[in-house]
Amino acid sequence: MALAGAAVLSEAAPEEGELVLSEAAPVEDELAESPSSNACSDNWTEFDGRCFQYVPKELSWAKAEKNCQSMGAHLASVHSTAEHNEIQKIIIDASQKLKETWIGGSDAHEVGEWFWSDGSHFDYNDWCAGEPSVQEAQRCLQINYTEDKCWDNIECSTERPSVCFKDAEDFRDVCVHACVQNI
Ligand SMILES: [Ca+2]
Repeated sequence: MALAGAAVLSEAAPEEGELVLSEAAPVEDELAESPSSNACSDNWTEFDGRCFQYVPKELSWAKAEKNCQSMGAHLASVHSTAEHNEIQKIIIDASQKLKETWIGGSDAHEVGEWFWSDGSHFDYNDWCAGEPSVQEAQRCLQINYTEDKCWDNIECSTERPSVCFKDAEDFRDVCVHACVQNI
């Protein structure tokens, strides 16, 4: 990074009054400040190319999903045990607890037909024994239920903290300068 900055400066070799140097300097500053090991931006944690954020504010499932969407994200979908473990770690790191928390699962369209709000395949689950309950009223998926910290379906109007996610590459599209190290 320092070399690149030096090259810009030496190549510029501007005559007095030229604007190249003064334009180059802020870019160099931005690079120095950008995170080096996280493909996500601040407040998001990267795992396997995906960026997760714990939202402590307790919201209904729909409001939690809309809150994620306002950040270009969705409630988290989960596709492996490793990913599930990482989400629980993010919750503990942020809140020092493992409270019941919304992720993006719902069978709101048809009882028993579970899907993720991001449209990905529902190919992994960690339902507690006896869950999901076959009840018209319980259409949304919370994690960290009971001592087993497994999955449960409950009423979507229940207010819970939540976990949002977006793909790391979505950050690359929007932060041309600040995330240039990750391109
Ligand atoms: Ca249930």
